[in-house]
Amino acid sequence: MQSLRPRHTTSLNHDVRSIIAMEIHEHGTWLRKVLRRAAVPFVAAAVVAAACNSPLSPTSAATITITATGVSPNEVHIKAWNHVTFINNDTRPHNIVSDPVNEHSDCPSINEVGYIPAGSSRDTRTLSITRVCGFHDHLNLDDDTMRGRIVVE
Ligand SMILES: [Cu+2]
Repeated sequence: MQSLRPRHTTSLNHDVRSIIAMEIHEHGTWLRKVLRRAAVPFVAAAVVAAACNSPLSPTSAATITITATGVSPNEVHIKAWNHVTFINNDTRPHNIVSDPVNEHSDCPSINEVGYIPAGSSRDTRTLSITRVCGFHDHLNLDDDTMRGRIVVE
């Protein structure tokens, strides 16, 4: 059964393959084809489920990319109970938080993004209240290109 276990697998993948290996051992090769087919979508679904930290909104409703020239787009519209992903494609870190500039209190879900190292991405928490949520980069308060709005509808 060693051939069923490539070296670079997740522990989940490993567990799935161990179960398959046991089943094949018990029930013979006819089951191998069935379980191999079944395992592929199962593992794929598990990877997708693990990709987001918010169980209420597993897929991001919008993505905002940060580069040296600012946030793009600087306004997105989403339905309530979704979240937004920020990708930092700049070479320096950014700190995305809710307006107003010092309180960060309008839409606290945005503060979950916070500090994003260069090359990383972060999600807001679920935005559940319908309102306009302004955000800014607290590391670049004087740079208007680092401001934007999430309109929660
Ligand atoms: Cu601030």
